[in-house]
Amino acid sequence: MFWPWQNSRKPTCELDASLLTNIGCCRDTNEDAGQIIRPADSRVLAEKGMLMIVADGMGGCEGGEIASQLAIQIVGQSYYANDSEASAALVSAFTKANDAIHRLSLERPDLKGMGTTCTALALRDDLAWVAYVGDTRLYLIRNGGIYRMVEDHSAVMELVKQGVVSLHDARHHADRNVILRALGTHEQISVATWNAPLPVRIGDQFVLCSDGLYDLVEDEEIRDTACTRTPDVACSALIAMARERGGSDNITVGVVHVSPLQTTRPQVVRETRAVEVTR
Ligand SMILES: [Mn+2]
Repeated sequence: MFWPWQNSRKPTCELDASLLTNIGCCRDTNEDAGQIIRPADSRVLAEKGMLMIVADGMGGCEGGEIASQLAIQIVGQSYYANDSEASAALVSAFTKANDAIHRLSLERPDLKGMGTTCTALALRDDLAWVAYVGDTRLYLIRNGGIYRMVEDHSAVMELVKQGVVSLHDARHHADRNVILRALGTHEQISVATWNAPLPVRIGDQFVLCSDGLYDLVEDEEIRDTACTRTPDVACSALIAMARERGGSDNITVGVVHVSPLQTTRPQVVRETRAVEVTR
């Protein structure tokens, strides 16, 4: 993929990140999971950057919850334990998560068929990497525009690609939440990534969210909310919007602002709020 804004100046940036997950208004459990990982060790932070992960699990009994929790834990641990470059480290981490979830689903009859979407964003210096499986979305907000940076692995998106359904109609299609790829449902997994890291600019914002948000909140509303608020306030506001509109599914949203460096430190990750922060 070619990014039109490549070759821009190198920013010296500060990352302000927040993530929230909410059960919504209709479900008994929260099968979504998410976390921001900011290594306390400055050397690890400099080498591997920060990681934001969102997973949306599915499966009977506690299967969905277990699958999404396993995904965010294993992806986080494996990414930081791997010395490969970021994209390869993410793919390897997703593969390990797939193996673990799939193995457990075979061992425990009550967890048979469990699986989860997963999208992970790694940010280091002036570059971003992503890996994803399923329909958990990453958006980039830049210069007043909002761009979907991943392709939903969903049945309806296949119909859009074939020209059978328009992108507009896909939004309300009955099968919009039928996903074609998930971590854990099969022995093998194909992990999607970008062909090259994305050069990040000061002023950029990233939004990572489950379908519980984007099914009920339009892309432009996500943009306007993220642009005018700090990440922690934006996360709360977006969850409140989805809940006001019925909150039919679990809702998870993470927001990262790339702002000019305020201090003399080379790169700072400031977490205003996160569901879970490790390392
Ligand atoms: Mn969902």
